[in-house]
Amino acid sequence: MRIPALAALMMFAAGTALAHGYKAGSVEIEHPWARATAPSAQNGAAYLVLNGTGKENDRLVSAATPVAEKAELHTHLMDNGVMKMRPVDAIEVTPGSPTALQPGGLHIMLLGLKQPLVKGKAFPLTLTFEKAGPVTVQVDVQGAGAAAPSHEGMGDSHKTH
Ligand SMILES: [Cu+2]
Repeated sequence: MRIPALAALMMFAAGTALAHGYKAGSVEIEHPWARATAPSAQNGAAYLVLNGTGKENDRLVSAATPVAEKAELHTHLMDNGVMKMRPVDAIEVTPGSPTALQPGGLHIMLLGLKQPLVKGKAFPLTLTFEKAGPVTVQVDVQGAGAAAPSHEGMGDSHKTH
């Protein structure tokens, strides 16, 4: 009878048993989510909040998911008055200063979706941190109209690089 309790404890220690919050080393990952995509959509994006709880900075250096060919770390910037996306090498995790990945800002770009992201479903996303290593989180898919601006126009900006 002790084994299930121990297993639960180990899961908790690994950070997978928190209520939609995850932990890798000293990095907390809060509320991963994505917008639902149209059946024909080729790309999507995932958002979450990174929170450093240790003394040292860490960096998110890569991401991967089985639902897309490729996941890239992106940011948005203004280029001649047009909002465009650019890949970034890493996303900093600074203790005491949460980094929000959100629509219109930093995000994890899902390129070449193998299936639409369906509202109410979730998919796994593996985040790799420079120091904390990899952690797999479940990304909740929310309605297509959830929060802020969409990724319209991203197809164009992706073609340019
Ligand atoms: Cu992007």
